[in-house]
Amino acid sequence: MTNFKSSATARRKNTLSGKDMHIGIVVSEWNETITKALLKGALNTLKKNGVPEKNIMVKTVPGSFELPLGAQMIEEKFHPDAVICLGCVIKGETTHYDYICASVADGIMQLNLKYTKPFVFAVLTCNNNQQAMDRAGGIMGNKGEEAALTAIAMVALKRELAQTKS
Ligand code: DLZ
Repeated sequence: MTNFKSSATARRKNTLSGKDMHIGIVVSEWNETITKALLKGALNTLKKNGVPEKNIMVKTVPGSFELPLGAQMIEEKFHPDAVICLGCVIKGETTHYDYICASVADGIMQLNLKYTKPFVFAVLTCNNNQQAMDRAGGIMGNKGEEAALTAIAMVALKRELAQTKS
């Protein structure tokens, strides 16, 4: 079930074609049940929106903290049009959660600006496992699906602007 909070995202659904796009996906192995569900959602949505399977590259990293470096490695080796970063951080008893969330969000944002390319932040930052399940195919939808639509939309925007005279 998809529960889009953003009407813009809902409008974009099935309106853009990803048929000539190359998309990298980097996925964290921590909280694997959740990240596998996010990956499934992202892959289904990319395919549904025309991205050929052969144009999708998936690599895993040990934890969310490694997502920015994994994404940069994919970028430097394969130069895809966008990289989707999938992870799930669940709050524990210490402040480790805060450090991971802040580092990953900042690392991924830096990649966007360094390469002028979409590196999509699809890392669930949850208080507990239920919140994560709700967002990985549960009552709050699947954030992997939304990430795939964001990637396609941002690649399309970049291409549109490249063709626009300033
Ligand atoms: C160490 C750690 C902890 C406590 N929790 C999570 C988590 O909830 N989600 C996640 O993706 N990764 C976690 N990690 C692993 C770190 O992301 C990282 O892999 C290690 O600190 C090694 O750099």
